Amino acid sequence: RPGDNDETELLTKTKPKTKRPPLYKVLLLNDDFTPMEFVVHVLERFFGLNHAQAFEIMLTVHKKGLAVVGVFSHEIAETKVAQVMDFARRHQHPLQCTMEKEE
Ligand code: TYC
Repeated sequence: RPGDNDETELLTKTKPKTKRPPLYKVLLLNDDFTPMEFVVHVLERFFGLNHAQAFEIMLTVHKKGLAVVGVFSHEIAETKVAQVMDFARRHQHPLQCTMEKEE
């Protein structure tokens, strides 16, 4: 580089380590009992999806067994999972929601 002397070139070059925190996928799991409308309501209420988006994801879970409903920081993902699990329990539905570290 212009203006640099040879001494500068001998210094160890360290990679600037800007390690951002890992993200977590929040997954919704299918079951045979939770009503479809309840799942749609959960997706609207806790994940801010509009009705069409919520219905689409609900159908994906119903057909494929599970789907990613969002990707969040660890703390936000934990909160979403807890909110969904608590809401399902209070309504006596077996709906399951989990989180998984994103690769
Ligand atoms: N399989 C459920 C039914 O037929 C609907 C359902 C969809 C349940 C998504 C859970 O995460 C779920 N009533």
